[in-house]
Amino acid sequence: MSQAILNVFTISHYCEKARWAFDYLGVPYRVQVLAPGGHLKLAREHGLRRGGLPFLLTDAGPVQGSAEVVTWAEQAAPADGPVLSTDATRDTIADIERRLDEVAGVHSRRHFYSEAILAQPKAVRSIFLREQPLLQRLKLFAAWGTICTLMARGMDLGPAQRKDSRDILEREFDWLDGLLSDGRPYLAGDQFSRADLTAASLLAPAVRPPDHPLHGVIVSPPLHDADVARWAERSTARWVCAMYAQYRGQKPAS
Ligand SMILES: N[C@@H](CCC(=O)N[C@@H](CS)C(=O)NCC(=O)O)C(=O)O
Repeated sequence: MSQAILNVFTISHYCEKARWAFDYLGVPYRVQVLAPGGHLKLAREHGLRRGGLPFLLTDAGPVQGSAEVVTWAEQAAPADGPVLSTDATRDTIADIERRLDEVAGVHSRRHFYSEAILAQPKAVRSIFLREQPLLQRLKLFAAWGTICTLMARGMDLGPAQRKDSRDILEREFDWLDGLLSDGRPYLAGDQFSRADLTAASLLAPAVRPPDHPLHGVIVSPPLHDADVARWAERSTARWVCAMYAQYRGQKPAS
């Protein structure tokens, strides 16, 4: 079988979730960094109706969505290597992961972009420009204003939406602080699992763990910065940093 190709946006925390799973499980793969717009074209070429990243290209066809990609990686992982779920914890993990995918992931992204796309679009652009060939970079420069408009519409960005997402994130921090309050090291079961990996990667924009591959690359705008500083006191934020330090380590950003 040829190596699976994982299509990503460098900045995307859902893509970081998928990359972390591949790296942790020791499954060989190739990363392909896409530009906005290019991702829709490639998705269509492979018969996908939506462009959402991450999507994986395999010999058996495309696999789209971070949860589906992690499941594919689990199935492809060496039998004697690390695991990200067990039969005993699978259902609990699935419930936690679904909530994180649908709530924390969506709102940590809207909380960041609601300010960043409006206040510092060039800083966001510089992350999308990374690893792009010259022609693609020129296209991105030319289309950036339109891309920002589409992002603002697609993710429903704005100052009121930023506050709304901040409040929702507060509630998700409360939920996770509650789970961790009994002193458990992991969200489900007695070993690191995809529930932990999902929580840490999808909350990373709101925590900025020092061991994140993009730490220091993504610049927080001021209101975002203040929220991140306030949340840093939470047990969940400290736990996210610990998960990154222990299970991710510094990986070169692409
Ligand atoms: N629930 C999906 C969310 C994926 C998602 O929203 N991806 C964003 C990047 S963070 C994306 O590709 N947006 C562009 C698009 O949907 O066309 C997952 O877990 O993969």
